[in-house]
Amino acid sequence: TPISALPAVVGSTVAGSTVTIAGWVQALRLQRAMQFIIIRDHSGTVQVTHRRDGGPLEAVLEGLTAESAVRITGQVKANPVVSLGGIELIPETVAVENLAQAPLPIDERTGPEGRQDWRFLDVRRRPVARLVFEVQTTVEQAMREFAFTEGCTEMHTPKLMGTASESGAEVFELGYFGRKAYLAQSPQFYKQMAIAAGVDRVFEIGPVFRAEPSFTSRHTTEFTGVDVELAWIDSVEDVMSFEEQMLAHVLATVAAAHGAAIEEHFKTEVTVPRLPFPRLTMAEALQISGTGSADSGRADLDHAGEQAVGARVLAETGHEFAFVTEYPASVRPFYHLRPDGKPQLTASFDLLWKGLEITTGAQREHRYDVLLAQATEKGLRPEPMADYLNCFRYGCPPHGGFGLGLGRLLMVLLGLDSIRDATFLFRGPNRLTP
Ligand code: AMO
Repeated sequence: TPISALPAVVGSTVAGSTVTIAGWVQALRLQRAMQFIIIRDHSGTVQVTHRRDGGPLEAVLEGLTAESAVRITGQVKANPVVSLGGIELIPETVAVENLAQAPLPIDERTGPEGRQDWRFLDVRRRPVARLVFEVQTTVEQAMREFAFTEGCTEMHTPKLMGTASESGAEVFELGYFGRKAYLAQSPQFYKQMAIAAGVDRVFEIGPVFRAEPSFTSRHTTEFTGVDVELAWIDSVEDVMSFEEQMLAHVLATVAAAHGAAIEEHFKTEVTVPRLPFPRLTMAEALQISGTGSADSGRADLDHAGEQAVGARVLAETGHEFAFVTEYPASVRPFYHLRPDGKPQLTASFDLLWKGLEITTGAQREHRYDVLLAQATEKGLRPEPMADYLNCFRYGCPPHGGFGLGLGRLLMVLLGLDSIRDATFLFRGPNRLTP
């Protein structure tokens, strides 16, 4: 008999036939005449019912503890009294694969830190926590599907770097055979290098490290980044168009695969967004948020500003997504292209979903001299990034791309309060374990 999903196996089995199930002890009710054991696997729960007879099976069941891993062979019986699907299993053999120690280190009253400490038990005991990773799998698969249809090649760029990438701030430093190395805070330089290598459309899903001492519900020090870089674009509009189509495909795929489960467990509906997504300039966004002006030095949107913009766009267009474009050069990295005649702006965007930034993207400056001047203007020395800059000295095509935070996307998609719940093992300034 195959071992698989509990309700599926037991429920589809003709009463009277024998099956083997495998799972964890969710609950034990050891009564005077009867022993009831609820077994859970990822798909649900099933009741195992044993009438005491003084035999060896009774002793085995009596010794069970919550969360023990067991394999039980028995006869399926229809029993309308059983609340779990009107079926039960009458055990014949019980193999205790791993007896759980008692008591368990966590229970229903355990707070968020304790649940992080015992994350494997936390996830195992709450099937809804597992659903997050199933949805994540579908999201990544749909992204790949879309990217491949669009001619992307999946690349894996190094996460160990000899010099700090991008700004140099927020990088983790580590020892490397007597020298210093850094953990990549983005595949930015390498995905552009792949463009210079003639990989016309680059796609990468990989780890991103940020040494940010941020304690918000939206920040982690290690997250999964989805990066895209496209060569031969006409403008940054090509990048935004790629991303909105990708997200529409992702959400359609997620809705089909998990829409009902997401609605049931997370009380939120997955809707496929209309295309194109609304676009507004940073100047317009700042008017809405009231948090600065496009010409002032502090022309960036903080989180409250993003929420205000998201709310306004939703009210005016009914759309949950908003591209904010034309960020001032002062708040953007040196490699963002500055539009002709607008040197104080960049051909860049952030994508907000329900008021949360999930993406940054831009057309890149591909002209060596201009790029060098912009780096110098930002106070960066060219020597440490000579390998990157060399890409622009020997025929680099115009290109642009974006980076999307997978945890942020899942957070919004499932209406989670914290990125911790979208991450299997969270990493923050105060958390390096388990
Ligand atoms: P940026 O730094 O905006 O851009 O990062 C891209 C996206 O990554 C997510 N993100 C984070 N998620 C969780 N915790 C964090 N600490 C965190 N920081 C960022 C966000 C963000 O939008 N190289 C550019 C992208 C590009 O231009 O292609 C970059 O890294 O969702």
